[in-house]
Amino acid sequence: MALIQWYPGHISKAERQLKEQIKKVDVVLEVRDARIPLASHHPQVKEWIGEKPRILILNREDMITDALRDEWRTWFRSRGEIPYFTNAKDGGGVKAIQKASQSAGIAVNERRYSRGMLPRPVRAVVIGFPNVGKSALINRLLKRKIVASARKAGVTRQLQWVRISEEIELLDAPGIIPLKLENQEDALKLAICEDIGDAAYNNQEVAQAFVDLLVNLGTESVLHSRYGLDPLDMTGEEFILRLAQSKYNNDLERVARQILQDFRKGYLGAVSLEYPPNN
Ligand SMILES: Nc1nc2c(ncn2[C@@H]2O[C@H](COP(=O)(O)OP(=O)(O)OP(=O)(O)O)[C@@H](O)[C@H]2O)c(=O)[nH]1
Ligand SMILES: [Mg+2]
Repeated sequence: MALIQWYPGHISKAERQLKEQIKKVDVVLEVRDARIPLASHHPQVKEWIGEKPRILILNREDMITDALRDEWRTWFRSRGEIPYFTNAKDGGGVKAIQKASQSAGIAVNERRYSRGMLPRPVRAVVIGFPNVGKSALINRLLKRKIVASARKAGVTRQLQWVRISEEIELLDAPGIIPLKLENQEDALKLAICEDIGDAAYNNQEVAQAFVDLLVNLGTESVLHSRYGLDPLDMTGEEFILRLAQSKYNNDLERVARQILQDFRKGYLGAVSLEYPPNN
């Protein structure tokens, strides 16, 4: 498979600005994709935020099963982290984020007060990979559509402050990804979830690898149910070829796009690409 790399100019610029802005915020909301909580983690986040409070958000909770959500919760807790699960599309779990941000702000204002300063709204920045739902989450917190949010990586191109209430100000930032995607298995998952731009990969290769991945994870029955073809005893390449022959007029590209779109739109059901490691 061809190397998957994606680092458009607007991200490089945003990363520089974000590092500056983070110094001015009180709390960081780190949003990850619940289907790939590990692959959608940016390795430099810790270094950027230092000692500031961080709220870990696993968004797209509707795209994984409730059982898996509980497993992730247990796994993260065993590592001393509390994940907040949200559905930024319909607002599920968003109240808890608002509360958690506000409590972080109370501490800030207590400090200001003790130094004789006036209170101010808590400043929070929303960071994460592209397309994980950062802007959708902000719109949900605001209860109206104020920042652009759409089904594509790289929608937010500039940093933008918005005031949520008297208590909270939020900074929407473009999705940030590492300059180099060192781990190509993670890069593949990002491509499947559309958390990187489609200029970075070949649809057919990614769709084949997606089929192989589901077979490896033991969840390939979702493909069997939707397309009437069991991928269990064949490679992803064969699966796409056979499907193209039987239903898509030999159009491999169309099959590849169809499979990826069906997954991304949730038509395959709640399908995760990652499970908590058992250590
Ligand atoms: N099913 C589902 N869809 C979601 C959820 N959150 C966001 N979306 C959808 O995912 C798409 C991407 O959301 P955005 O808010 O634009 O993502 P972003 O992280 O701001 O993306 P960039 O600005 O490109 O970095 C939109 O079509 C949202 O409606 C969720 O929890 N569940
Ligand atoms: Mg955005």
